[in-house]
Amino acid sequence: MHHPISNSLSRAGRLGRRAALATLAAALAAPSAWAAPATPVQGYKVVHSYPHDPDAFTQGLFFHDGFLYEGTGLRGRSTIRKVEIETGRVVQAVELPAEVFGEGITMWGDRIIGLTWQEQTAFVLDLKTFKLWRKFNYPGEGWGLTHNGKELILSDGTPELRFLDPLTFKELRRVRVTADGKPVTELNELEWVEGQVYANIWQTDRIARIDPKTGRVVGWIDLSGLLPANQRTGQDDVLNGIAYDPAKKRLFVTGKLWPKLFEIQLTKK
Ligand SMILES: [Ca+2]
Repeated sequence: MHHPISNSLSRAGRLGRRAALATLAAALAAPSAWAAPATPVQGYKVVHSYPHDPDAFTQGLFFHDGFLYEGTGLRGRSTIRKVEIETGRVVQAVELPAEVFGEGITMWGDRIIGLTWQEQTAFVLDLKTFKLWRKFNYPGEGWGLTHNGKELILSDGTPELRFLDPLTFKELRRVRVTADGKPVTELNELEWVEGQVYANIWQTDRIARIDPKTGRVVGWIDLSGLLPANQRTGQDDVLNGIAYDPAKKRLFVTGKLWPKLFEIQLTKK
């Protein structure tokens, strides 16, 4: 990594002390010449650990009124379900058509909106009865879904986040997600947390904290070791699923086919 201080000091050895001071002064006077610090990384502490259906291929997760709502994937196994946090018990569920691959879900008013991976179809269900209210179409793939109180936010595995009108489902704008100036791909399950978009990066133990205005990743959360390797069953069982309870500031995470769901607190690394 470029390091202007050490460059200045080594040059200083050759040029003498006065020149060194001048070089440093010039560098300090021109902050734009300094390399930006790398994106900070946070760790985690497990607050609670709860059972999670190990057959749930988690693709979407949100918290509402004391329960978690979860969308699961795989063709023939895709569901949207309401889950009791403490026990992991499924208290209500609906199966999606066998030919679709369920993806991210979010809540809008008294509806649940659920994406599908490649079918370009979203299902809009009644939050209470889980009855299908309508469907809508969108171009491209659907991965993660959340909302910021005004717009739905959709990921599709590319560095772009789409912002959709929550009533007409029309695309309003997009933002390109970057970290240290480079595009971030594989943005998966999403959650709106205190003004930022949290995104699982597919096939990693990382969550990106994204500034929704600029798309810049302002921090990483490193969840390495959260589910020990001996409790993982294969390649597919990656971290996926973030839910936030804004009233109690609780952050829940799980993964595809994970036997556990965790409430975590973020820590300094
Ligand atoms: Ca979520």
